[in-house]
Amino acid sequence: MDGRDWNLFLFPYEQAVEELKVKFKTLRGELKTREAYSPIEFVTGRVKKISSVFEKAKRLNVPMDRIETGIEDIAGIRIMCQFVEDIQTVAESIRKRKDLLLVYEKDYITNYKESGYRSFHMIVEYPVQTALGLKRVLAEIQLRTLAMNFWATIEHSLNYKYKESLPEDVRDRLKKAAEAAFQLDTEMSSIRQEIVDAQRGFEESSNVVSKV
Ligand code: 0O2
Repeated sequence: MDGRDWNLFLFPYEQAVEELKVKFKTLRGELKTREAYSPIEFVTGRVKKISSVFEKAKRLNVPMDRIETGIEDIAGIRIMCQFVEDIQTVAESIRKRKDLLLVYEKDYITNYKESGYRSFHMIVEYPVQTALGLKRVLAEIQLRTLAMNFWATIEHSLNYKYKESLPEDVRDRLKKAAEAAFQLDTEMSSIRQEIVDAQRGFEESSNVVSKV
């Protein structure tokens, strides 16, 4: 321990997560109203628990005084999309934003992980206004489809249950399930236009009803 007040340390990360959640949720609402379709289905966010930050710092050999730059996902935002194609649409809009700076990207969709994990990660620098002035914090934005999120949520809880040492057969079945989830995404993509048109029709008719 280096004498830091770790609760105070997490404050700007909490603020970054709250602000980014509001911004992406608002964007979703605005797109639904303007274009009757949003590539963002829903948004979640969390700040890593300080015990998990320490565990990760230990695992990655990051010294305590380098945590702010060495651990990139203390602030985490997750954006769920309906279709794989929507992920690049959202990623492109994030690249163009003026309120954050893209640091780098990790494409775990093309280069999926050994576990079967798929998602598109963007590490960004986000400025927050604190009582002591402007502070730039790193945040990780994970973009995934609903199917990828379904798989990752189940796999995460199984890993938690088995404390990171999943039995071989469970691991294999999870890999197969990841493939099946991706097949589902591919299948959904092939009928995307029909689904999008149907949703537009539904949104437009409910907009008309709500204006009456
Ligand atoms: P939590 O509870 O989600 O916050 P690392 O992969 O951790 O050694 P790196 O480079 O920081 O190192 O991480 P990476 O690969 O960019 O991704 C870290 C986060 O991605 C994880 O956060 C998960 O949210 C997600 N992730 C990465 N790989 C997997 C996986 O195989 N399964 C699942 N379910 N999620 C994964 P944390 O810190 O694990 O936890």
